[in-house]
Amino acid sequence: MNNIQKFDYKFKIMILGESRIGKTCFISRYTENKFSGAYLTTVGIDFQTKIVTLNNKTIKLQIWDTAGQERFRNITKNYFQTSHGFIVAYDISENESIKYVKNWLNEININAPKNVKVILIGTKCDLERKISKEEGEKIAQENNIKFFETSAKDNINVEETFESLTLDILKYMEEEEKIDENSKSVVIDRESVKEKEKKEKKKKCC
Ligand SMILES: Nc1nc2c(ncn2[C@@H]2O[C@H](COP(=O)(O)OP(=O)(O)OP(=O)(O)O)[C@@H](O)[C@H]2O)c(=O)[nH]1
Ligand SMILES: [Mg+2]
Repeated sequence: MNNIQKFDYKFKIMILGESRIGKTCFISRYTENKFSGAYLTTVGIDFQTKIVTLNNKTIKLQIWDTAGQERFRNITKNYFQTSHGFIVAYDISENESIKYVKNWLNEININAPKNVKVILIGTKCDLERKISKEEGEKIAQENNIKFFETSAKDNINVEETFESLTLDILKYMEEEEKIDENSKSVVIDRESVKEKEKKEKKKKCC
């Protein structure tokens, strides 16, 4: 049996944020439609995959789950360069993690390629909030990125977050390809003009 699945694109997405804010649960809800109330901290870095079809394109998503714990930060940074998109997360049910969002965005600016797509999420919106929606929206506006409040537990805006980010990456990739195609056709045209000129010259001399 042939198990090889074909896809048009492969995108790498990383999720970043402080420890315990629900990064692993967010990914598990998306890739396996599962939620666990137990907490098992992520050690280092891990990934899961999911194949999606958007705009008639089959896309393999490789979703990298990073450890929020400080001691793993150096390992995580090594993966920034090859990523296409980032989800930066904070927990709306506690006061602290939103304070670090700026640092995470800064890390992306420093370590990731230019033009990567970024989205901000506030997790655990099923719980009583400590952070207003406006606070998240303000950060998103200031940084020109999209924003969703989400819950892995109640499955709120999980699919929407991944779909929005994937579409942004896809749009960018397709535009880049068009630019490549255009520059190729310019080269081809120049070649054919040269050929024409040669033929004209030949005609003239005979
Ligand atoms: N109520 C509620 N609890 C959640 C939600 N998402 C995660 N949790 C709980 O929050 C705790 C931490 O979740 P994780 O997903 O392991 O957190 P993490 O950000 O991956 O943590 P690190 O791996 O240490 O960086 C767990 O006990 C989860 O069950 C949610 O949407 N709602
Ligand atoms: Mg984790």
